[in-house]
Amino acid sequence: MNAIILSGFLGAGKTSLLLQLAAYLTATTPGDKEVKVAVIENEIGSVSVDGTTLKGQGVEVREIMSGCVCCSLAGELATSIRVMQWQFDPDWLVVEATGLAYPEKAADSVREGAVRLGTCTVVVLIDAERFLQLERISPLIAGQPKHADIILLNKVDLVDDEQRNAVRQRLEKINPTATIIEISASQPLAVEVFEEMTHHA
Ligand SMILES: Nc1nc2c(ncn2[C@@H]2O[C@H](COP(=O)(O)OP(=O)(O)O)[C@@H](O)[C@H]2O)c(=O)[nH]1
Ligand SMILES: [Mg+2]
Repeated sequence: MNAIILSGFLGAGKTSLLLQLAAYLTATTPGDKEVKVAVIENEIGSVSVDGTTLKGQGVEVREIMSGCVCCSLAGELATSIRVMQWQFDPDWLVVEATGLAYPEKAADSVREGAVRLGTCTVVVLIDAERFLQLERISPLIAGQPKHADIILLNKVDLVDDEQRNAVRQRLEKINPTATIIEISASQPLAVEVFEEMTHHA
């Protein structure tokens, strides 16, 4: 099983991205084998993963809503993953963390809970419109992109070139090694975005 952790502040676009990512993953069929995708949702947001969309695609969804999986519920996340692997045996696990999660801690819980874990990729979504303000009021928010393998600079449709470049430069400073991709998660994304997320070692 490979894992992808989606992190980033509330409203950054995690669920919007997750819905497209799950559709991409279930549609890929290496060989003739069906690809099984599981989602663990740790946040109630404006865009819901409930009902029709994911479950209709055969995606197994679990919700852990009574706290944050990176800290108070780290053990619950680990247990939930183990049970999911026992019952459903997914090829891919996608975890949407709360907006206040430390992505590196969520990744630790995934590594602790999963058996036979292949890649575990940390993807951090950044709201291009709000990040420069938000990071000033919260060291947690400023620190989220620091631990990303991939940074998705989202909502670029809402900012001008100057602001987009300013946020990008700031992110490059916070995390010089991450791959930074500019996106608008409310629109259909280019397949390369998903290839980057799934081929990241
Ligand atoms: N304009 C614009 N809105 C977006 C984009 N991505 C997400 N949104 C909107 O931002 C809000 C929060 O998105 P959501 O995916 O729920 O963020 P989450 O809280 O990180 O899961 C929703 O109303 C989305 O429709 C984007 O690229 N452009
Ligand atoms: Mg969400």
